[in-house]
Order: sequence, then structure tokens, then C-alpha cells
Amino acid sequence: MTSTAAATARILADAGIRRVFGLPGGEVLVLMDELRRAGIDFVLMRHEANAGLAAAVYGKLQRQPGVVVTTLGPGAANLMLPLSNAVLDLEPLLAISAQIPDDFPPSHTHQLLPLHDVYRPIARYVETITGTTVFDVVPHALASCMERPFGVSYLTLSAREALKQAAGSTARTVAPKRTSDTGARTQADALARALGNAQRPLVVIGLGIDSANAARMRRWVNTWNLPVAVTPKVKGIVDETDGNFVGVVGGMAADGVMCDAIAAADFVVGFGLDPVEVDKTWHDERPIHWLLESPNAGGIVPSGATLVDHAAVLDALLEQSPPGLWPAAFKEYQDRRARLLTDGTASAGTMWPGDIVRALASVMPPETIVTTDVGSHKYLFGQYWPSREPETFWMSNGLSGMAYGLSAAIGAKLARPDAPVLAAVGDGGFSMNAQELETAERVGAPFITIVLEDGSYSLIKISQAGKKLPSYRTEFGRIDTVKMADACGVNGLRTTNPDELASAAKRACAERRSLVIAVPVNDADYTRMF
Ligand SMILES: Cc1ncc(C[n+]2csc(CCOP(=O)(O)OP(=O)(O)O)c2C)c(N)n1
Repeated sequence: MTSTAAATARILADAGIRRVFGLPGGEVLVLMDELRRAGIDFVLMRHEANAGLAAAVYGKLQRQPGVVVTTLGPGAANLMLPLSNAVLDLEPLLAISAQIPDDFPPSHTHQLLPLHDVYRPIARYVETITGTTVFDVVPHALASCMERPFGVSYLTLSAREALKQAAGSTARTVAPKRTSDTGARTQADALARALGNAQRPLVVIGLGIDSANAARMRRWVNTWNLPVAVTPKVKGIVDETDGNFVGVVGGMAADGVMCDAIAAADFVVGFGLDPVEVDKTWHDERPIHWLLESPNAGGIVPSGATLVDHAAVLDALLEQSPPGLWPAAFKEYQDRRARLLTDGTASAGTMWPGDIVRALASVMPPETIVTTDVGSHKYLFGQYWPSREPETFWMSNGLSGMAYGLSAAIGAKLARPDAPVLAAVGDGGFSMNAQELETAERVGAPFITIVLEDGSYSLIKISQAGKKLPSYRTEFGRIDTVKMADACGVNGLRTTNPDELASAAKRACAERRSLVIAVPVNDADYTRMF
């Protein structure tokens, strides 16, 4: 006989899932054991939120749903952050929690929460796994996550149901829906015509682009020498060291310069542009020539946009000659952007934030995967880390939820064990989940962590000052980052010297080991770059 838990594990294994992330409770032990027997590793983490965040990054890099497994009640409640993140950051995530069996007496309320009601508004597929439905529900949940825009499925399986015999033996085949390529040539011709009439066009590439199209996209913007900008979550889709790269739009450092550049463009192409990443409203206030392959976050298709296959459009564009020349159309903005990084000196006892990025970029190889947490440091790395390759930059930007940086680094390192991984986090975010450093060591996912120490929730402190409010409760006491790393079994050091930072990172990268580098910064310095 095949139990429902065994059937669930088998369906996941047959779908190519090799790892799930989670934190157990008694009610998921049978499922965990069946996962083990099916050859699926359980990546044990120290908080369900971190497990869900790591799973989603791992899944997106593997081109399959990330899977997070939790117990019922409190474990399931801890999933709100990663499920919300997966929805707004377009990362495919399947969550499976235990639940009290439906046939328990109504008086049994211990650890009982209305989990389906809680997650239905954000998950696109919510179901109970039972012995009679398992072969239908689990494949459906997996396919739903992979429908674009990527999203969340949420399933519950009670410990009692897990042991029941599963009815049937064949998983239903459910394929995610695809966009058709009809209309691609028409859209390519219309775009080429409009570009031919533009003096200062700007191609803005966003989260709706599939990284599988990176090579085509690079060929197109480079052979036509088109000015190009990206949103933070697709950093690396083009090589940011190329001369036609204008910058990162979507609320990072130098955003004033980027907003000026967008205003100065006489034609903006939104290539997969998803406003979920943009904290201002220019996407609604100025005309945009949309080229979308799938609806944006929230299922939104901007008016005037017709969904079209990006690969087919790019292929059709590549058959044509460039309809114009736009030499150095955005040079003024590129120069202003570059100056904000370099035109600063460190305050006493700290490192100039720009020097942190430059020192690390000088030694880390192009395939390095960078993750950030949320705060001023995210704005810094989001704008200025020179991403060279697709899928090498990960941040929470649709939700912008703290605790992402270290979790994402674990997911990324497990998915790409050969790539160096570097997490840049604030001291506030680091104190939310530094304990996952131990997880990283235990599961064989070493990475370098840079902790930008400013003793404050600096982005919020800066915002407080911007609103002319007194500084109030945005600063915190010191936790020794190096000792914290040491307590988790990871070496740490503190430096304010860019050369020392660079050589320490280079050594850790070469030796493929974890290292935590604390870098004191002055939070006031960030404001000179924003
Ligand atoms: C889970 C969560 N809580 C609160 C916030 C609001 N918030 C955004 S940035 C920030 C400050 C982060 O501080 P730190 O990690 O030290 O980074 P820094 O801004 O100093 O670089 C806060 C509290 C958030 N985005 N996510």
C-alpha cells in the first residue's frame, strides 16, 4: 500500500524536487520520513520564514517550485513572510503544512488556525491533501506555482491523513500555461518603427523577463547599441559594465538620477517591466511601450499591452538592422550616477559605502551570486554592484521584506554550489536571522557575509529625518557581529580598510569557506548617494 505521505513524496520526487526546506513538528514527521525515503533532502533551518525564503530562491534557480514544509499552527503561521515574498517577488513556492484532521471533534482547538482562509488571499492554489485527492492536488499545486507570474501554492496534510492509503497511483499531468508567439513579428515591427523615430529611447528590463532570454536580449541591445536600464531583481540580464548600461531603476541609490533619466527619455520600452519593483509612480504617469510575456504581479496587464512570447519578439528584432543611432544618449545621467558612488570619503572609523562595493567587485568573479537584505545597503548594492551574468543578484524588492539576505544566500548556494555567494546585509537584518549561519555550515552552503554596521535601521532613520521627525527608536545597541559569527561556527573579522576587505573576501572565495566581514559605516553617508 502507498500512504498519502508516501504518494506526496513520490510526486515531488518525480517532479524533480531534490530538496525541501523547513522546520519540523510532530505532525509532519511521517511526511518527512517519506521525503527521505523518496530521496528528497530536508534542509533543516532555524525559522520557517527563513526556510520559505531559501526554498523560493532555490526553486527559481532550479526552474521548479521551491518547497517548504512546516508543522501546523505556529510553524504554518510563520510562513506569512515567505509566501508574501514569493507572491510579490515572483518566486515559485509550494508550502506544505500539517493541519488538525477535519474529523477531529470541534472542541479540539489546540494549535488550530484557519490556515486556508489565512493564505487563500495570497496563494493561487490552496487545498487539502487527502488519500483520495493526492494524485490530483499535488501536481496541480506544483504546476500553479510555475504559471507566470510565478506564485504560491499552499497545501495542508494532517498527520492522520498522511498515514491513510492513497487512492490510485498515477499523478495527473498538469502543464503550466504558456504565452503564444503569435503577434511577435507585428510587435517587433511596431517597436522597431517607434525606436526609429526616437532620439533618446530607453529599454527598461523588468522582472517579467525570463533569464533564459538573456543571451537574445544582450545580442539585441548590444548590436543596436540601445541604452538599457534594469530593475534590481533582473540585474545581470545585461552586462552592467557595458557602455550602453544606464543604471538600475526602482528605488535604489541614485534614484533621483534614474528618475531624471526616465523623464529625459522620449521613448521607454517596458520589456517585462513589472511595477511591483518600483516605489514611485512614473510607470503610470508617462507613456510606456509595454512588451510583456505574462501578466505582472497581481495579474495586472497594463492597458495597451498584448502578451507576447519574448524569445519570438527578440528573434524578430534580431533579423532587422538598427532603425537608428543613439550615441551616448544618457551619458549625462551615467556620469552623475557614477559620481555618486565615488565622490565621498569615509567618516572617521568607518568605510565609505561606495568603497565596500568597489573593493568587493574588484575581487569577486563575475559568476558570484550576490544577495542583499532590505535597507540602505540594499539600495547601495542594488544600484552599484556591477552584475555581469543572469540570475546572479537576489533581493526582496516587491515585498522588500527583511530577513531575505542570509536565507536567499543559502538557497542560492545549494542551487549553484560552484558559484561564490556573497550576502550583503545590514546589522538590523543580520540580527533577525544570523543563526542561519550555522545552517549554512551544516548543510554545506558556505558563503561570504558582509554586515554593514551602523547601529541603526538606517533606511528608516534616514526616512525619519527626511520627514523632519526627531530620531526616535531607530537606533539599537551593539551586538558583536564577529562573536555572533564565531558562535555559529563561522570565522569573522571587522575592517574599515577596503584593501583588507577585498583580500579577505578573495581568500574566502578561493578557499570556498564561509566568512563574516563586519564593516562599520556611517548611516549619514548613505544619504549622499540617495
Ligand atoms: C520584515 C520587515 N520589517 C521591517 C521593515 C522596514 N524596514 C525597511 S528597511 C529597515 C531597516 C533595516 O536596517 P538594517 O538591516 O540595519 O539595514 P540598513 O538600513 O541599516 O542598511 C526596516 C526596519 C521591512 N522592510 N521588513
